[in-house]
Order: sequence, then structure tokens, then C-alpha cells
Amino acid sequence: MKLVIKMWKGLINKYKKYLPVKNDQKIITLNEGNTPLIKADWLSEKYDFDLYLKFEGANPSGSFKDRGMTLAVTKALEENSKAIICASTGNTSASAAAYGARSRLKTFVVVPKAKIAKGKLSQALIYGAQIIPIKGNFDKALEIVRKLTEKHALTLVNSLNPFRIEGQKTAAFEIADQLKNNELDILALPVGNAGNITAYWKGFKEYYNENIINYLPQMFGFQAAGSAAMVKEKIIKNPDTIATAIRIGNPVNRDKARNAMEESNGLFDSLTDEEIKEAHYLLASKEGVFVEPASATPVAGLIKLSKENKKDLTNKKIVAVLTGNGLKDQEFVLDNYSLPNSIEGDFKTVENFINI
Ligand code: AN7
Repeated sequence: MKLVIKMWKGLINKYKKYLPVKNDQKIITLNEGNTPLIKADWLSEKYDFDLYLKFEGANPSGSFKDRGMTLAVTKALEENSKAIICASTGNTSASAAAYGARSRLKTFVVVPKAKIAKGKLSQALIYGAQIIPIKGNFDKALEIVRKLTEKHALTLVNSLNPFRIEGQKTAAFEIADQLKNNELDILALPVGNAGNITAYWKGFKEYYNENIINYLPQMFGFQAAGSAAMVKEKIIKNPDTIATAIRIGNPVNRDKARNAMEESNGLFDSLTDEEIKEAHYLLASKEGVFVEPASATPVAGLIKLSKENKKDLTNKKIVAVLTGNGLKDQEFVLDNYSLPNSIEGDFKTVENFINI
């Protein structure tokens, strides 16, 4: 007998009406999506805004990439593809490897050898992808992968693949559904290759055009200062930041992302590594939400705007998209914060140690 699952069955099942899938299509899913929207009490009180955190680290492979990957891989199967390939700063490779395993498509991931968080690399490894580490950065990897997909029968699953954007737009639907009748003023998110900001804007506009919502939020895109291609409006030759996920100098979706920012009357801004590190710490230690460094960027951005009085955020309803799970980059924590020395393992010593 077939088991009937009454729980959440993934975002294609939920939002099929808005996605390019056929009714009889075999869907490759890990029941992604339906991630929590968490009120940021401490930050809201401190900075006088009304902030909610969309915790995308709760997706099956630990990042928002799963939203696009379920659709991209479902469509690859429909199109009788034999293999998928991506360039990645880490999360796309982890997600592609997971959905690749599930679909049994051969999966290739090209990653910058020196600048990928170990958690992400170990995911790609155990899911069974063929990992191709290169001596070069993400932009170089993507250039190679694009050429490969032009020449060989490989399906590209980077955000140049339109199904990635289609899948990722469901995060905007979810936020609108979770907020119910509350209007959202601002959506803040990190920007790397600029696919996600493009996807969110598409999602909000579709819900607006369907009369499901009667507002459109401003899109605030935040980048790391060393990789701020959108802010500086130029290609960054040697991008650098501790937020390795967004260490990208030549965003492929730049035009669509700029359009999203301008149409929504939003903004792009950049943050130093120190500012990102501080927000990363505050999210974990004040809100109990552990994200990877790149995902702290929008929160760092909101803090900066508020502190510098650059924008009046007072009482604004804001959602910050926390794109990836903190467990992906444990090295960042262990390298920057010190663990206490060990003590004798007896009751008295431990009791004496506890200072209450
Ligand atoms: C945690 O995995 O580009 O602006 O190759 O992993 O849509 O590129 C990751 C990007 C933000 C930026 N936060 O999103 C990759 C990759 C996290 C990320 C971004 C990424 P886009």
C-alpha cells in the first residue's frame, strides 16, 4: 500500500499553479520550503524596526538553493538530461548534489578550491557528486561551466537556468502567506550572483498581479565590501570576503537585479567583513539563529542603515532572508572565537566552575 503523506510535500506541490510543471510530471523533491519566519525580538527592540527572519537554513540541504534546485532537477529529468553541472561558492553545489543524488542524474560541481566552507564541500562529497576543485574563483568556474554546457549534453543548474529563479520565487509567496494581511515594507537579502533578489521580486510581483497581496516591498540588496559589484556597478576582478558564499565579482543576473532594486525603490549597499561578523554574532547570541556569514549581511545592512540614519526604518515591517545554515561554516566560528580549556571530569571541579 502506498503511504499517504499528509504533511508538507515541498514547494512544487504547494505552488504548482504558479510553476511551469505538468500535472503528471515526476517531481524530484526533498520537501523543501515551508521555512520558519521568526520574529527578531532583540534586534527589533534595539533598532526600532519590526524585523522577521526567514530562516532558509532550515531547507533540506541547509540553504535557499533547494527551492530552485527541486524545479531545475525536475525539469532536467523531464527533458531527458543525463547530467547536471554547476559552478558554486558552495551552497549550489551542495544542493545540486542532493537533488542530483535523488534524481540519479550524474552531478558535476566546479568549485573554488581554496574558498569553500568545509560543510558545503562535505555535503557535495557524501551526496556523491563529482567534485571539480579549481585554482580560481567562482567567476572563473562559472565561465568554464557555461562553455561546457554550450558544448556538451549537460544541464546547467546555476541561476542562469530560468527554473532556478522560478523555484526560488516561491519564498516570496511563502513570506506573503506567513504575514497574512500584514503589509511588508522591506525585504533585505544578501546579493552574490544576484539570482535570489531577481526571484523574490518576480514572486512578489506575481502575487500582486494575482491580487493576493496589495503591496510590493522595497528590495534591499546587501553585499560584502570586497565583492560589491552591484553597489560599485562594475566587475570586481579579485573579489574577497569572509562571507565566501557571496565572494562573487561578476554577477550574471546583474541587469534583472538592478531592475528589481530600481522598480521597487530599493537600494544596494555594502558591508565590511567586521560588520558582517558582528551581525553574525548578534543573530546567534541574541536571537538564537545561527547562520553562515553571508546570511548575516542583510542584518548587518539594516543595522548600518539604522545607525547611520541613512534611511528611516522606524516601525518598518522588514523581512531579512537568512539564506544559509550556520553549521555549513563551523570553521568561521572556531577560527574567530575561542573554546574554553578542558577541566577535570569530576563533580566538584565542574560544580566549582559553574558561577551562578
Ligand atoms: C548563503 O552557491 O552563488 O545573489 O554558488 O550561498 O542569488 O547568488 C551562493 C550564493 C546568498 C547569494 N547567501 O545569492 C553558490 C552561490 C548564500 C549563498 C547567496 C549565496 P545570489
